[in-house]
Amino acid sequence: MFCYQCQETAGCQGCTVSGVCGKSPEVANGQDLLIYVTKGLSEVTTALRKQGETVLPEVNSHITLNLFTTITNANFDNDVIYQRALDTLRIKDELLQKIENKEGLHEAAVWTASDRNEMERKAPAVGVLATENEDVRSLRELITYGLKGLSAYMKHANELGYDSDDINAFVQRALAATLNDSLGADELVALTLESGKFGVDGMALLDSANTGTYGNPELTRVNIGTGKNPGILISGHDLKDLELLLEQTKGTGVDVYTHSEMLPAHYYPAFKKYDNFVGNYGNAWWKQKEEFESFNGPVLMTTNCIVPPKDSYKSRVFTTGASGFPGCVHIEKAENGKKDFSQIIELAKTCEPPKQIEEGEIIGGFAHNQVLALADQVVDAVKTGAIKKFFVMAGCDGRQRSREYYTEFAQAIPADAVILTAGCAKYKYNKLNLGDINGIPRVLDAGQCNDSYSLAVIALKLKEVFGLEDINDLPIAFNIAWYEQKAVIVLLSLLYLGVKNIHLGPTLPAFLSPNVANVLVETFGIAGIGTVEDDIQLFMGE
Ligand code: FSO
Ligand code: SF4
Repeated sequence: MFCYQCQETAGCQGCTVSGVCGKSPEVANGQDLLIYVTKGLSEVTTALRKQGETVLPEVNSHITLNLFTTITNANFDNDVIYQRALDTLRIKDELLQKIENKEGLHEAAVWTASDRNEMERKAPAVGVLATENEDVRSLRELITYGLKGLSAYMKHANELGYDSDDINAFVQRALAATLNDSLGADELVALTLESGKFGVDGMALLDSANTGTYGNPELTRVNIGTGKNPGILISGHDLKDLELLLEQTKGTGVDVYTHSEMLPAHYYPAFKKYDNFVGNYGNAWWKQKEEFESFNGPVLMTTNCIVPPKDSYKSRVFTTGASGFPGCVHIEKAENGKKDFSQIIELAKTCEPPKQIEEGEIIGGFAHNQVLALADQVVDAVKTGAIKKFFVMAGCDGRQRSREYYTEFAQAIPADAVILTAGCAKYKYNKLNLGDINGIPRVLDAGQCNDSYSLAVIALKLKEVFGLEDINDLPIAFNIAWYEQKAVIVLLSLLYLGVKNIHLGPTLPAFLSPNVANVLVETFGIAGIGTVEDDIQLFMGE
């Protein structure tokens, strides 16, 4: 196996024996094969569009779900992965018949298999290292990982009835382009930036889906203690799954708690009507081994990030959507679009209530609508000098000790600076009680990683209010933490919006070759992180 798609990759180079995430070589090969056949299908659908044909929404959604399935920590179930690959080949073989001119199609578009054995034999030859030139490989992977992140956001939007043919067509065109040996570094760099444009569109679509369905996030105090009833813990990002779970647990005596990236669900008005939606339990994804244990009740993983569960609680872990783990019950969507969570609820009733591990509350809900409602206050604070700087510290949390940098950085920023955050990175500083500036909290949490879109909207609004030409003239610094591929599309989106001098940590991606890293440094001023002291000085000078 060879995988270097996430920040925790072995030795900052690549996982070759097994994944730091727990991915086995067999699953890594299965995912490589799934990506390969998905790229083949995408070349076929792209050719069909050129012929003027329409690609069905089911095919679009099959492609985005395939990509989502291979995101770090999403799905460890090789039976599911190979079945999806086989289904992909069936769809592709059928569509291939309609292609008028098959000459010049890549092998991925014409290759097929009839069973898992054949696919398993093929898999080792189609991974990341199949591209020999390290710069081309780096750009192809950068694009592919961005598209994985974008696909995850598209799937969430799809669940709420929102879709975009333009975005789907781009995802497929770009996937197909990563197979094209005639594209050199310049064309791939251009495609990388175009991915950022569609990243913005995808996040905007999901923002409309979420706010159109559940209302605009608003300032909310979220309880982090526990109640006396048994509970179900829901993690991941899918708000539709949460809605279905809340509907089904209503009046059952079972409480619902969020974990990690599901915390921002509390900020939406639509979920506030559920009395049994009592709070957030624990921290970011990587703490789940301890926190799922002490929670005592069932856990529903709606997306990434699964840490291979310990036997002591594995029977309480359920998956749905793109997520999966062998031996954990997977809840499928029925024909009518509903999911039946009754077995989770019945199990919860037999469990002890969660063990309390913290108490108090955290404040959030500062997505674009809420911040813009406070715009006068924020603008005044900037004009009077009460707020001197904004630090965008969006992104991810992770298990490496080096990430303590972000806690220390948050503590070290001057008292007249405000942190804008989104994603699970916030758990490094959202319980520090950093206070407020004239009533404006010093940590403004917009929501999930995709709500980084809100931070961009806020920055663009401030640019307009202050009559600036360039977003980089604002007193905003970007110190972003990344872990997996959704953070890649967020980064590409920020670059597309013209944001310069983003600092990315705790390490730069292993998949950036020295030359590709140089392009990012020279064109966009991307940099890594240093010591807290040096970085604070650097940022305050910028
Ligand atoms: Fe991932 Fe990062 Fe959103 Fe966290 S981008 S790691 S669990 O912020 O979540 O999906
Ligand atoms: Fe390694 Fe990350 Fe790939 Fe898992 S996803 S195998 S940890 S690089």
